[in-house]
This record gives sequence, C-alpha cells and structure tokens, in this order.
Amino acid sequence: MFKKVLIANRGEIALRIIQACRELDIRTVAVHSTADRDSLHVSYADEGICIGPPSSLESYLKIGRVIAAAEISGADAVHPGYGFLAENAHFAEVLEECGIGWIGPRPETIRSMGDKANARRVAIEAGVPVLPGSKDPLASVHEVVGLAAEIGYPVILKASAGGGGRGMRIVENPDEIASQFSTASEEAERAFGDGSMYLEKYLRSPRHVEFQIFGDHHGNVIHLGERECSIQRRHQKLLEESPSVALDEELRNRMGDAAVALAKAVDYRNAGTIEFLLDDDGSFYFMEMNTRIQVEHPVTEEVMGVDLVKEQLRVASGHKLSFRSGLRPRGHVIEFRINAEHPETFRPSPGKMTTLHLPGGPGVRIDTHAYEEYVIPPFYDSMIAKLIVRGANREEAIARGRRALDLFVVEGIHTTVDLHKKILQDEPFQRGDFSTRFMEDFVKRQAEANKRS
Ligand code: MV4
Repeated sequence: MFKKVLIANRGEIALRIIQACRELDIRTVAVHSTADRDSLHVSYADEGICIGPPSSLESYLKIGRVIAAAEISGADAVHPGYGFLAENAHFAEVLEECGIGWIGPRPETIRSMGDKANARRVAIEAGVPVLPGSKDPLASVHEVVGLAAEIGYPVILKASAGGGGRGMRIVENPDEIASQFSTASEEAERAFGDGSMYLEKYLRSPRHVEFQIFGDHHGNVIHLGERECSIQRRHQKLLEESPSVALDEELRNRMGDAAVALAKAVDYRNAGTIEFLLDDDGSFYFMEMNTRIQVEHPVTEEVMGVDLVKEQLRVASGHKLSFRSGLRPRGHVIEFRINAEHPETFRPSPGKMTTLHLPGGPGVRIDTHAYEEYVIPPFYDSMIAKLIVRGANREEAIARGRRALDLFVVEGIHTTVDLHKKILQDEPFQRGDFSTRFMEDFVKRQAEANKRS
C-alpha cells in the first residue's frame, strides 16, 4: 500500500480523499493556491504545499508545480479527485515517468475515452448499443448533410474533444445542418484545439442513467449499479439518486453487462462511469465514459455499502478488487448538490457563510469542506456541500431529504437548499416521472403556481 499520497485537488473531494487515506494509514499531502490557505483540506492533511496564485490555471492545473510538490514531499502516488487534472492523460504519463503512482486508469485509457467519437467506436466494437450516427470523424459538410438525412431529424452534432454537454448542437432540419456543422466545428477548434465532430440521432426526452464500474490491475471488472442523473441545469447535475425508478432488475443487468463489456474492452483499471441515455421504451444507448471518481460517487457508496475512494487507493497500489460482483442496491439514496448560487439568476454567490448548521440523524451524510465563517472564494466551482440521504425506500429517502433540508441552515450567501425543497414537493418528481427536460418543465410549473397564488 502507498505510504504517502498527494491530493491534487481542493474542496470536499480533497477532504473525502484525505479521510480515506486516514483509514488506510496513508500520510497525506495537500496542495493549495494562495486563496485556499485557510481551507480545511490543508489543515486536515499531514502536509500542505502552496503551488500558486488563486487562478486554477496557475495552481491546481499546473502540472509542473503539482509534480514538484510530489517530489519535494516524497509522495509515492497522486490522487486527482474530479475536475482539474483528473482526466489529463499527459499528467498521468509524466507521473509515471517520474516514478510516482497514479490513482486512476492508464493514460491510454484516459486518452482513448476522452475522444468521445473514439469512445463511440470502441462501444460499437464491444457490442454496446449506441444511437444511429457517424462511425468516423465527419469530414465534409456534404457528408454531414447526407448522413443526417439518412438518420432523420432531429440530430445532434457533438465535438469529439467535448463531453459533458460542451460543444453540442441540436439540429432540427436540413436547412440548418451545413451552417451548424461549420460553426460548431470552428467553435470546437477554438475551445479544444480540435474541431473534429460526430453526429447522432437526437433523443428529445431521455433519462440520463450512468453505471458505476470498477476495474483492477488483474483483469477484474464489475459494476455497482446505476445513478439516475436526469435532474440537471445547463449540464450541471443538481440531484442524483439510486436506484433509478426506470430500471427493473432485468434492465439493470443488461445495462450493467454492457457497461462491464465496454470497461473490459479498454482493460479499465480504476473507478469509472459509463453514461447511458435511456429512452421511454427501455432502449439504452452509450453516451460517454468518465475515467475518474465522480461528484455523485456517495450515492453508490451509500446504496451499495462500499467505500469507492478506499478501493481506488487499494486497486492503484496493486490489490485485487475487494467487491464481489452482483451487489444489489439496499433501500434508496438521494444526493442534493448544495451550491453557493443565486436562486433566480443561478449566478455564483461567493462570500462568507456567517451561519452554518448542518443536519444529522438517521440516514444523513454530508460531504463538505465548509464551516461557519468560511469564505467561499470566487475562483472555483460553486458546490459547497453534498447532502446524501438514505431510506428504506424512495418515499422514506424523500421524507428524510425534506427533513434534512429544513435543518440545513446557511446564512450570508445564497444556496440551492430552497430549490431542492421545492423539487421534493413537485408531483412529477415524487412519482419519478421525469427526463433530462425535468428542470425546464419544473421551472414552468413553478411559474404557473406563483401566478395562481
Ligand atoms: C444527447 C442527448 C440526446 N440525444 N445525445 C448532455 C451531456 C452530454 N454527456 C451529452 N448530452 C446529451 N446527449 C443524443 N444523441 C441528450 C443529452 C443530454 C441533455 C441534452 C440537453 C439538455 C440536457 C441534457 C441532459 C442530459 C443529457
């Protein structure tokens, strides 16, 4: 097992990783920007090293500085968390060259799945269903027009280097396809330095259901069930739950088998996620693979009774997977992302939390780096806490969520606490009757309700 791990991240995930290291008797090194000097991840870790000014580009994203910190501290491995350098294949390669361990999949895997058009090809080769679309990068406007006509409208153009909703264009009719392709490709070239695009049939109101998978260095790959992630705003998830009300055991097995087949096809070694779109007729289609631990990993931890971060540390140091395959969800879990943002504009709301009271009691978990008097810096993402509730069934999880949100008191900044309370009151949500369009529909229902009252 590793003796000392450097955490190349900040916020709640840095704390989460330090806690896992503590339980495994691994020493920890925190890196931080000057804006994060007073952050909990720095005081929790055994050592702290300042790696630059507030801007992520000059600190958490500076490969040279993170590696220097690992060398100076004598860390034998780096855990990247999510975001920042977590899916940077070059970073993983440089660490390898320096003889420092990497708590993540092989660099080739990161690169291969980071190219979303290539990931689609790998899925096809592995026999995993994908939506009708292009197999090779789109070469010419002429080709795009022809292929879209074959597939039928609406279609969606996606940047190979994009992902997570970046660089996408929905095209409704043939009049728009040529110009949309050109502008989308130019935008992708500017944003990612890679203008290559692919095309898919567009589903108007699917569910976003993702599978947690895990692979070790001995050829074992398993899945740990799904997370229902349809409730998002501008491609930012707001609330995740497991199990999905849309899956029965038979569909869970088929989707899980597909996820494992894809992970095996790339000899996957680490925690990972296979994202699917699920249509209302029960058809599912591979969308993207995420080669990292995700924000919403606690949903799986709580519903399956496992510790995914400790497993990442064990597996990266060469141990065999300790999970058995065929784990089944126990009860129901919902995660609420508490963001520091304005309820109407959804703009970030940084500043000092003058009051913070956190709920507890049965079935409640909170992952946060926040504390009373903490000043949320304006430089990073706005998530300040995750509230995870568990119940014997979905009704009990919803009731616990409502009770815990009522006792989640934040003053000094705006948060998403009240938005979550309203979502829990929403009838379609309570019925489990929703798709990726949920938030648009919900906002309309709320506006109607406000007009009437
Ligand atoms: C799609 C889709 C429908 N059809 N692709 C969004 C994030 C990225 N992973 C891909 N995404 C989608 N791809 C096809 N062929 C629907 C989504 C999607 C979505 C789209 C618009 C608004 C919100 C969304 C939420 C989840 C998924």
